[in-house]
Amino acid sequence: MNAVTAPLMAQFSAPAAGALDVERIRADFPILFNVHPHGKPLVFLDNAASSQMPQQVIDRLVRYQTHEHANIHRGVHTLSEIATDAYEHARGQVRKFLNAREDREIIFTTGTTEAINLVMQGYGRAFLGAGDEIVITWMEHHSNIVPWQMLCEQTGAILRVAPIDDRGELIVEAYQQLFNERTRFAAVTHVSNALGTINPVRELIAIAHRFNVPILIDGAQAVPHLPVDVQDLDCDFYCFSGHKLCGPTGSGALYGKAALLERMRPFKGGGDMILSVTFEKTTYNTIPYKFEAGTPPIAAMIGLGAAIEYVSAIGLDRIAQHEHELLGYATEQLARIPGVRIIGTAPQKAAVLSFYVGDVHPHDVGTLLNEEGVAVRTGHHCAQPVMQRFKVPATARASFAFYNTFDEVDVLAAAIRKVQKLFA
Ligand code: 7TS
Repeated sequence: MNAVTAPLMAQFSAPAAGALDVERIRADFPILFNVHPHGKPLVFLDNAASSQMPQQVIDRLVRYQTHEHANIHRGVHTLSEIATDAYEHARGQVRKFLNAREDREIIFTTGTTEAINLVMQGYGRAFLGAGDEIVITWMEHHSNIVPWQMLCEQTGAILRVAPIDDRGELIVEAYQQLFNERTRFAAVTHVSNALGTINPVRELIAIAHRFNVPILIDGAQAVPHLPVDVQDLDCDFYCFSGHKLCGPTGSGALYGKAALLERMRPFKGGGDMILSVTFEKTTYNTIPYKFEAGTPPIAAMIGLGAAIEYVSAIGLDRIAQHEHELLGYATEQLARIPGVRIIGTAPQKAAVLSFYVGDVHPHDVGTLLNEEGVAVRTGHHCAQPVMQRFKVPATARASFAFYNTFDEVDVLAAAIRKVQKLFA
């Protein structure tokens, strides 16, 4: 155990009985039983990269493809109407999930990366210029860094990066000091994918607004683990990926305040995003369609709606509680193993445990854990500045979902001990 993990351990001396019936929930996820890496039961702890899909979502996709598929917003024929209704129903499900005011504030995107690029192009390129400043933080995923760097290259804007401390917490005072009369945009992750830190986004949003700065929250690692209410947060933009929320790849959404979306430029040009086209002048469609050029991944968005229905029926509060207990137990178990260093020890964390096992390279840790059936991600997690901040080339990362169990944490801990023995 090191000093920084001690307070966490005190909180989690025994695993409390979760309110979730995890065994029943697990039965919904066929992949958890269909795959046996190296002949072992699968212990899937790579949920931050992508989570698994329950049968209910798989069934919804099958029903769509077997009974409902046609292109949307285009035909008067029955199938096109059914598909359009299903797609727009999914938009309503996302609106309700985020508690946005109106369906038109929800833009379907292929995920978080596309949503951030949409805002960079649609807002950033329209309204930022040379010398304007953008505030981000040191703990962002590359997809909330690189688009802003590209915008700076294109416009002459300047990127300002708020520091994090040794526990992986944002230094809010330093973040606030970056804001000034030149600040024109801010973008912050809700939950760090490499550290697990939950940012105090309500406070960060309020700071940005004191300077009249619109702010985007990257919710990729938040929506699978915490209830989110965009009206309550008062953020200007919020985005997430469906595939981290038990939904299909290629699904996701951007929430934006209607007044901002209306002022923004379209992201991509093409079909469906126009009202009329002549060679002299094209007028764009109303929001959200202005931002949804071309045929979208219709099935994926309908699957996302089903995934939202699934996790909402379980309840994000109960999910958060179970994962909180799981993370606490895992932190305690790993901190007991001499030589294990946990990277990211903020008091407020969600579902992510990044660690280092003595001198063993994380890639070797990941490979050997896989031999025990344990799937973790190793590498820089698309957050290289975080690795630089903690002076490590990479970490091994266990990331949890509501279908993970305390027994699986024990398998992880035993597998890590085995790695250590092998390298002793
Ligand atoms: N933002 C955060 C905080 C993320 O964790 C990720 C993906 C993204 C944005 C990008 O999401 P995408 O769906 O558009 O790719 N994070 C990870 C991860 O931690 N391991 O694999 C992908």
